[in-house]
Amino acid sequence: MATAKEPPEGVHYYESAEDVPWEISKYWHQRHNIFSKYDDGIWMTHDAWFGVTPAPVAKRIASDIAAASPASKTILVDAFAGAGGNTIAFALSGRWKQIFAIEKDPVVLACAKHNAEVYGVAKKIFWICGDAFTEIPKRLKQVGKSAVVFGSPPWGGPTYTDYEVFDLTVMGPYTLPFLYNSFFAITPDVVLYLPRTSDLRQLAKHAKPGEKLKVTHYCMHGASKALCVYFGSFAAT
Ligand code: MGP
Repeated sequence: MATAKEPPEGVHYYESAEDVPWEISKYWHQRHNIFSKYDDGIWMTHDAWFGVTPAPVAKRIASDIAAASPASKTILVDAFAGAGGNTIAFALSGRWKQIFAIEKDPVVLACAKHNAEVYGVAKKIFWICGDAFTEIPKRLKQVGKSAVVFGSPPWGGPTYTDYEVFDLTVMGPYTLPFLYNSFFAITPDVVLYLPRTSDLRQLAKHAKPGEKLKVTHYCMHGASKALCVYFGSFAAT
């Protein structure tokens, strides 16, 4: 059952398979795995379907980050909130004093806010419409030491699967070195959600001498959906 609120232009709520564009249909068929409350009127834009984190994966990431973060970390920044899959899971975890969700596309941000309302957590989140690389230094420089930055960036579309090993130095529009350097200027405690085929040697280059970075594959039905790399105080020596 769709909610009564009128979605903005560019937002779709598909109730039946005939209405779904073919390139999205594989994701739409997984809709209840992606959002358990899809039938309550979840909003998506066309492109948001390709990058949204499925709820069971988002929940596990949120609980792993919550468990591994030192108590001094009270702020969670979701740098690329998209339609809200991860942000909602962070809010539902109840671990964070403050959650900042940044998204540069206002229509996608409207989806994230609306979807967080569906899950009853919208008011627990501070929503920012803007570019993460401008907004994080502007608003969070002072509180960086209390913050964990989570980033689920665009990977350049679904064609990431064309490569056996995915080159993170050409990932578009933001490369791994660019993401690493930008977020590390604020806090070393950064978690990135990346293709399951990511080149691990490129990730390892960002480890400090003697440090071991943690990489976790997040699976559904026995197969990896994606991996997270954990930097900073999440790393082991
Ligand atoms: P997928 O490989 O496009 O499809 O995405 P599918 O059907 O979910 O997986 P498959 O194993 O059955 O083929 C796999 C997962 O990667 C999705 O669930 C998303 O969480 C994530 N993902 C995919 N893309 C293209 C992106 C992206 O550009 N950015 C981010 N952050 N995540 C993505």
